[in-house]
Amino acid sequence: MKVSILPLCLLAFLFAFPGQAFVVEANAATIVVDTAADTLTNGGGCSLREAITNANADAATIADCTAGSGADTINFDASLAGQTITLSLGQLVISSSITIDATGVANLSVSGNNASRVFDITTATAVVVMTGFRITGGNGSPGGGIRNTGDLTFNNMTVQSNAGSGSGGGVYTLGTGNRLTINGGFISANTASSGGGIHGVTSLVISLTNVTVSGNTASIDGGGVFALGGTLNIMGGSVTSNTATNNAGGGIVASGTTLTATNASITNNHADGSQGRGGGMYIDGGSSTISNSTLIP
Ligand SMILES: [Ca+2]
Repeated sequence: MKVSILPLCLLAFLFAFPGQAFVVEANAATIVVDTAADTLTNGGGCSLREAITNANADAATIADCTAGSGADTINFDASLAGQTITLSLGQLVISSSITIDATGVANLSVSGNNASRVFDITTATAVVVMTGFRITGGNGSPGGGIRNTGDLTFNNMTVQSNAGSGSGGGVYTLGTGNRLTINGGFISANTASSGGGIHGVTSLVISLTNVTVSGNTASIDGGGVFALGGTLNIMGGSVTSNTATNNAGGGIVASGTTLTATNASITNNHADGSQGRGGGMYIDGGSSTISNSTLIP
């Protein structure tokens, strides 16, 4: 009997790399934004909106920017240091895994111009990392600065002076599993009805490590952070000078949440009005473990 060796080779390959034999890994692209203008047309350089468009599409939809390919990284030209990308075409929609990294480009801001949310991460499977810039002037509900349906990590980000009429003035995050990880940086001076700085909903994990959550305001509850269900881990950092103007939890509301706070400073928060309770923290069900922390309403 004559046996062809080719099928045997293929079989051996499939055993060696089960499930991967026919997967071609896309090589992620690096796309460099070189203009602060908010455009979505060819000509005039690569805008942040155009870079995100190409990254989402894994294509060169806008020829000004490098084509996207897989989990892309967006960087910024050094000339954008100190500049503000002011959105004029509405929020920036992220529907794929993207890293936006402004390392080395100091004091870069992206502003919703008090007219739109700044970022909307719309895909549960999207892994998004943002590093080293400021999200400001966002206006949306839920989520004034950013609404996150994906797996979002902030590194040394500033989320400042965003607003929403509903939940999550700075950040609104939802979903299951690890949804919001914040390392360093500031969540400051954002306003909403619930969760002035951050609002997280249901079975997700929010981890704040060495983050300053300060000067945020909720017109109802959760001035700094409102966690509804899920897990809230606060490691180091501070939650300070946040206000719930007419209900509970000036600093933090944890409602049915597994809360841990370690080496954290939770000070000078206020829950005001006739319904005011829980200046520093308002804990409603769930479980809480607070260690080596300063908790002063
Ligand atoms: Ca992509």
